[in-house]
Amino acid sequence: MLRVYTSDHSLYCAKLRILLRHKQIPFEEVPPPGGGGSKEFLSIVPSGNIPALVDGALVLTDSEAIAEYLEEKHPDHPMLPDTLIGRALSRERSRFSDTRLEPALRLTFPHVAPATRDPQSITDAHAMITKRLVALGVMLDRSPLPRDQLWMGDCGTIVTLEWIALFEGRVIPALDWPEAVTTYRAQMLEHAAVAEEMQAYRPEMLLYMHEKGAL
Ligand SMILES: N[C@@H](CCC(=O)N[C@@H](CS)C(=O)NCC(=O)O)C(=O)O
Repeated sequence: MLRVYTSDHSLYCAKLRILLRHKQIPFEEVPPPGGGGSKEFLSIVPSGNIPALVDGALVLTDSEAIAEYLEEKHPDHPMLPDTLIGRALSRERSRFSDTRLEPALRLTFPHVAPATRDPQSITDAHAMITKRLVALGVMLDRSPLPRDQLWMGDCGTIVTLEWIALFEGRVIPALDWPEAVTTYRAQMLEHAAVAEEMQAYRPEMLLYMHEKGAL
């Protein structure tokens, strides 16, 4: 059986679990032995990256590399469209989420706890998140990708949007959500794999906020 090393509130682990759920691939989930940066974990997963997949002799990191591998290995319940342009657009959505939207959210991470929050950093993060949400809205409006199917590019995007929504009013000020993004969020949450993952994952998100004193 596939083994996946995960940590409790990791956004990228939730992203991967959505794909595993949608594809109905059995997997065992284990915490990194000795902790994330431990010698023991690094001896198995040299990059120390979480999530990490172990499939027989293969050790693979980066949620997107893992997703592409699983898509090829388990073509049932495909998560890439059957057209060249569709696949390119799904991959663009993944990369936008991993390299633009999530890094904007990540700017807030050192400032989640109110006790150590720097107001200017929050203002900057809010501006960057807003910029990324506006761009996502335009991209969604232009995208021909149907929403009644879950694509690889949706997995990280929806988890990141759920974190942004949780932070709104608690870590960052209110956001002006583009209508296209609000609609997309609602549509993604209707997919069974997303709904089931969010039901399991949201308590971890809330626990993180409690531990930071942000709820
Ligand atoms: N691009 C990576 C990012 C994953 C990531 O940032 N993982 C964090 C946990 S959410 C991590 O591994 N932190 C420990 C480290 O970087 O050593 C992916 O898609 O897997």
